[in-house]
Amino acid sequence: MKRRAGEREKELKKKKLLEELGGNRLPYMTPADADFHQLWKTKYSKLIYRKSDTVPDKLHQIVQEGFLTLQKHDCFFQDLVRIKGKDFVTPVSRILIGNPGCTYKYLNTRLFTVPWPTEGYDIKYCSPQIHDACKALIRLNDYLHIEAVKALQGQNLSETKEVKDTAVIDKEKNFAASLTEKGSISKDQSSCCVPEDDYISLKNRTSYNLTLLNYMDPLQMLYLKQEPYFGMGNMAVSWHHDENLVERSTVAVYSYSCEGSAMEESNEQKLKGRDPAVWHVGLKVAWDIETPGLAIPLHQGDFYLMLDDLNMTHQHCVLAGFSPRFSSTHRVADVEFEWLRQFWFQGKRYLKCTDWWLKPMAKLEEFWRKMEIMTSLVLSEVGKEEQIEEQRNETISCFLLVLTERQKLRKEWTARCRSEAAESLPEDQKPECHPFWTDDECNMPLPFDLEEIITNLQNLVQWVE
Ligand code: A4F
Repeated sequence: MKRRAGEREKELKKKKLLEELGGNRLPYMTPADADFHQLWKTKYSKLIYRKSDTVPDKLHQIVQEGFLTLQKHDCFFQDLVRIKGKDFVTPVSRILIGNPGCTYKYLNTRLFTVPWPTEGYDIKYCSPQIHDACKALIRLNDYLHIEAVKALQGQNLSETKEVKDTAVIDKEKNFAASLTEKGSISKDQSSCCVPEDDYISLKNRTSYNLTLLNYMDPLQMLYLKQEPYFGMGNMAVSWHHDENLVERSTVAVYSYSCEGSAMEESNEQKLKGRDPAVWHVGLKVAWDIETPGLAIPLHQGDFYLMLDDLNMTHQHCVLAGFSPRFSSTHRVADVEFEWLRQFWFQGKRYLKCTDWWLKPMAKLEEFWRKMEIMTSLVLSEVGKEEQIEEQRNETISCFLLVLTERQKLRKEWTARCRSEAAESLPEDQKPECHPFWTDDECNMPLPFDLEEIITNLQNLVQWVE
């Protein structure tokens, strides 16, 4: 409830600001502006940007090949997200790759990782090329982890100036380190006196457990939103904070826009503002109209890091260029629940890459079935009049809370599965409302629709009171 009120307040503020702006736009800067670096240094210092030539060629090659492979195998999907109670299909197509068993929830939609090759796990991929693509992304992950550690140390944001020991940075990071002399954090650099807590904190906040890959071809889009505050042009993704991340963790973004070799910067560049042909990341200080915004151009193979609390204090958006573009956005995702319905809501998309999730989902469903049985047993117990009245009343009240929440979620998911946006998806991507059953399926102990049970329980407590 509190969250909803907060969201409403934000919406009103946003609306008021846009009304006040009228046709006017707030100022923003690009590298072509004289004060760009000053603004960056003072208001956006936790944004780190690296040009593609700082990244090893071999890494570019395997990662870019990986993107194309995943696209060729139709592994990218537009998500069916829910914003303020409404359902939308995202313009950007996505796939989540990461540690086996990890998930990431954004805009009320939980994505499940296609696992990258991990020691101790036997992961079957639908093709050896998909395996190679996932392997390339874990290499990129290792590389970006090291870059983030270096950047935090450089900014004194690690709360330590140096890292305790190479071994702890991670054994598996050898490949990334071997790709670049600069990439390795050598034992010589290690310190004898780094507090353990600082080291753990630094590691936790840069050890990405997954990457959310994005793909969009602007030419395939019928319509793209216009950036509303600064007039930055076409947006692929609106202003937002990334959600559900470990507090103060770094987000690392590798960008691969498929610019043709002869791609020219647009002539309009002579005019003011960002080049509409080039992809950019837009940044602004949240709820601040004094500080100019920033638009950073992203060419093929560039990457950037959002360090520490930048994702909380600032918002970012993705500004579309003219060419198709992939990105790999590495994150430290928080652990959460609510998996079964979310998984089936995404249809059979995961089977495109791997069958890995079928086993954990089957196990989860087994537990869920047991929970249904337990629910029905509790219900028949509270129906009996053997207990002390007060105790029985308390049990029913507690149970009502649980059942009401369950019923609310079931209704919400049924509506999401039947929404217009869901109907617009191709047949093989249509959401599956699961678990779902009808009253004549007698192997279930309770009905799917809990309305009647809830009303009966409510009457019982009211009657007792
Ligand atoms: O405008 C959008 O970016 C958008 C369009 C759409 N059909 C569905 C969702 C969004 C969207 C969004 C998408 C991905 C993402 O990672 C963050 C996003 O943040 C948003 C959004 C914030 C739409 C509105 C908004 O305020």
